[in-house]
Amino acid sequence: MTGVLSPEQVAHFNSEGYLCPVRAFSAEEARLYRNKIEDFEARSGEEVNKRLKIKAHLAFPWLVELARHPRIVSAVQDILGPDVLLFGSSAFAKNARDPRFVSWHQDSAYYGLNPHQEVTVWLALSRASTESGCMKVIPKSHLGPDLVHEETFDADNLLARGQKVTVDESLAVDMPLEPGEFSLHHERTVHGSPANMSDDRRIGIAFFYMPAHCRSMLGRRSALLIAGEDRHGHWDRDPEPRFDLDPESLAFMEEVWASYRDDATTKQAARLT
Ligand SMILES: O=C(O)CCC(=O)C(=O)O
Repeated sequence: MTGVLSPEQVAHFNSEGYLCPVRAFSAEEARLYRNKIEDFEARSGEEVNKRLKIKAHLAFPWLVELARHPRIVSAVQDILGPDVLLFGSSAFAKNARDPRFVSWHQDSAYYGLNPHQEVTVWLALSRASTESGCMKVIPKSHLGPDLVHEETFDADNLLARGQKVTVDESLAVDMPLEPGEFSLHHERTVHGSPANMSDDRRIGIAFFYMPAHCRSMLGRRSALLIAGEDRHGHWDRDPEPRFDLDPESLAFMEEVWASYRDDATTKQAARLT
């Protein structure tokens, strides 16, 4: 499948640094994926945000399937070209009436990629509205400077290090999504999201895609081939889960998450921007 995005939508992404909404699948299908997440939470007794971070797709084959969903991949290829790798994915859930938020930040400060060409797809599995704390972006910020982040470690911040930058919030644009829709943003686009003031959970999965020519500036890392070919060999292969909660891929996921939270790794990434 190609051409999910029109030339106008691609031009909007390139000039503004974001695009929204694009439909991946129906609200009914989104409900099935939400049920899988909530089933995992009920069985494990832990919130999906707790461990499904950075490489969430290593926990479940159905998350790999979602990362390779033809409409999502086609939209990403419309922006990045044919050869696409996925270096990460993260669950971002806020409960009903939840004060937790995501501070303004640029993903590029922590991803350690060169060139900065990563594109995030944020897929809504429940309604992400202004009321429920949908993502907001600062248009055109991907064309501006790399900003210095302050790490706050605020307990209500869904980002592991509570990193934040100061922005003129009057410039912000909301990215509301219905279940089954997704938004796209460039890794240098400043974004964040406020508390959930609604009576339902706001649940989304973020997938981090890059063209196969991107290099890791944080040493050898791994990624998943999503589409096309990897003619560059800059990345090792992620161990794909063979079944739900495959202990081998889960152990790898935990290792990567621990390293991301490690001060030395993230400081190194921040110095590189
Ligand atoms: O879920 C959110 O509100 C923020 C997600 C985010 O920061 C991202 O996808 O890069």
